[in-house]
Amino acid sequence: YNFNNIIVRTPSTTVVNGLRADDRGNPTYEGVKAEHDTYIAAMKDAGVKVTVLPALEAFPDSIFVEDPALVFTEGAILLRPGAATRVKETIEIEPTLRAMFETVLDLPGTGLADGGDVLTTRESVMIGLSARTDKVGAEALQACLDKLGRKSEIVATPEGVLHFKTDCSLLDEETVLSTARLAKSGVFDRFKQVIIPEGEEPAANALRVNDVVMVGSDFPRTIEMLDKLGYKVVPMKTTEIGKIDAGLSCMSLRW
Ligand code: CIR
Repeated sequence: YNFNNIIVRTPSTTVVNGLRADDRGNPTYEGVKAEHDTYIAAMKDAGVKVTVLPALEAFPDSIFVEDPALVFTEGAILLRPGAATRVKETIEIEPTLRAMFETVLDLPGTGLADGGDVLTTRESVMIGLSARTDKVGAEALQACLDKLGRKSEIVATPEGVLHFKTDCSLLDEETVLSTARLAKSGVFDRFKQVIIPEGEEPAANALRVNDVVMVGSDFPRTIEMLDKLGYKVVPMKTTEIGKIDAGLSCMSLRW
């Protein structure tokens, strides 16, 4: 969770048509843009250098740069997103990654993998199977991670949950913030676990960056809980991006 750099992408006006499982109405472009601007400012406050890529009108979900690639200080991996409308986002981000990283690997084969399904911890990179990441894609990703010298493991995502990281985030090297439904599967048994209060499940996609934990401001019980545990919490508005199933990790690639 110590990062020096992030990449973000400006939302396109088409972001209002972003993919979602349940329709609770479109987000507004202005609302998404404001949340994105706040995110960039909070990242700078947290001490990271922010590279801002231009909006892509042809790709409504392209603001969520976490999904088409995976980055580490050792190198980057170009993924193959599991949603048909998002596959070509990889081509769009490739030149930037080639310019910034010496090593850029392509996911071999035809399997699918979204960055939202990947939780990087100190000991291993956890890859969650989901409707977006299949077994072939997860295994291909393991081969790439091997090349970068990273241990990895394939785990399950609860039924009906978009991404593995929709339901969890890293609070520090030993501690995971998780929904009860994901923790129940036992994937985090080797970690200390902080469980999201019932009814605030989308708060699980929090983001630890250097000294702070960014948490959606719509989740007061989670904020209070983390605050009491001693974390330096930065509440951030995620109401509009929440309407298209996104949270805080989705909006950046971090290393
Ligand atoms: C999608 O369904 O692909 C977008 N509307 C939301 C992506 C969220 N990304 C993430 O959790 N990493």
